[in-house]
Amino acid sequence: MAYQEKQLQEISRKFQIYGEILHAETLKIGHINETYTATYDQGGTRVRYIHQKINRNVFKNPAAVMKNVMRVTTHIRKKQEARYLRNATRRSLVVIPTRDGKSFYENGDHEVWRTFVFVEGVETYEAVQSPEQAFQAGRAFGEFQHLLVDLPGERLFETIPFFHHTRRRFSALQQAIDQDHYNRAKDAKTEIDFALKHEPIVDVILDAMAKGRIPERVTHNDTKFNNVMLDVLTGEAMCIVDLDTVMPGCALYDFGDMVRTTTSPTLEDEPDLSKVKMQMPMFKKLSDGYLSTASQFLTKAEKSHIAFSGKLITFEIGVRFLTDFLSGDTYFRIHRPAHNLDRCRTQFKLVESIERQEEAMQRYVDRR
Ligand code: GN1
Ligand code: MG
Repeated sequence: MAYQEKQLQEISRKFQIYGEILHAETLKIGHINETYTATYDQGGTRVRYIHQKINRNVFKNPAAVMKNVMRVTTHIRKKQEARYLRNATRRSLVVIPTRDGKSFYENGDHEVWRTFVFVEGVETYEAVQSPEQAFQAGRAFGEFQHLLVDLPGERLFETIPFFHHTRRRFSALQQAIDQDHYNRAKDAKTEIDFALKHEPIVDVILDAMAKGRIPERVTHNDTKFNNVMLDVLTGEAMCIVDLDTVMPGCALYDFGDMVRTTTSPTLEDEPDLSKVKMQMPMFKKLSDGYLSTASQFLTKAEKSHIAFSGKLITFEIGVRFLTDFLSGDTYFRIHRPAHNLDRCRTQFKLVESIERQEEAMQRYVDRR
């Protein structure tokens, strides 16, 4: 703890923050990066910032990540400033530059740090509390995609290549099963069977994209519900965070991950599987919200895969958790033994629940 504090003192001096750090706390959100909320005294007022250490195991080219983040946040802010009169620094992340004008700081240990304005008066949830929250998440991510439709300049850098390439994710699982380095396949028989049986869904979107039926877009790629900050007073979605995987992708991957994280009342690692289910009222509001901002640019082919995408992405993330479990938990941070297996089970239970309701879900979207 003391080490962290000392380290944060050092980090804090590298950024253009005009104040002194008072204290900092770990923010326990996310499985990848290390995040701290730091409070500063600035001219007698307390001001907060986010300091974050980028996981270099996952993000091999942090400079390119930050270049993407700068392009995306600058573009969004410019458009939002024209649209809304107030709250510009609550509606899009603001990167605080280093004292020498860079978007990140790399220390002697090759750690890469960046700093954001802390958005006050918002809250995030791991699980959705009401259909209205699902609507807000859908609307916000649809707006996010819409704001980036006209991002100028070259194609964004692929910060994690083949991130939602479901065929490659499936092959990685097959390989982990074959190798079974940790002799854990025996503990995951049911889940392995479930995954292998679902191979037919793996190529559906990839094929449609390869044939040009579904376009590539700038997408967020990690549209977990806890990446939407909701205003504490009004409940309005204010700010989308976690921009490290904003890159070329498919709009449906974003929608699918929203289905995964907003339609079940449970956490991602809920051990009591009887509680895990796709709730239709949540899906209705989620898709209403999403289409209120996204239907203006989505094609027919995209819209016709809306329900399917929920199943596919929930399956994909389940496959990733299972792969990590079999490979010794090297990717997702875990907090208990077999945590990744629990996470996988929850995802697969949700896939089953979506399967039972998939037609009704798609019918609801088609009626618009
Ligand atoms: C990771 O870091 P976090 O928790 O936002 C992962 C996502 C997964 C998610 C599952 C870069 O997101 O792809 O869907 O865990 N991010 C990366 O909870 O792999
Ligand atoms: Mg993330």
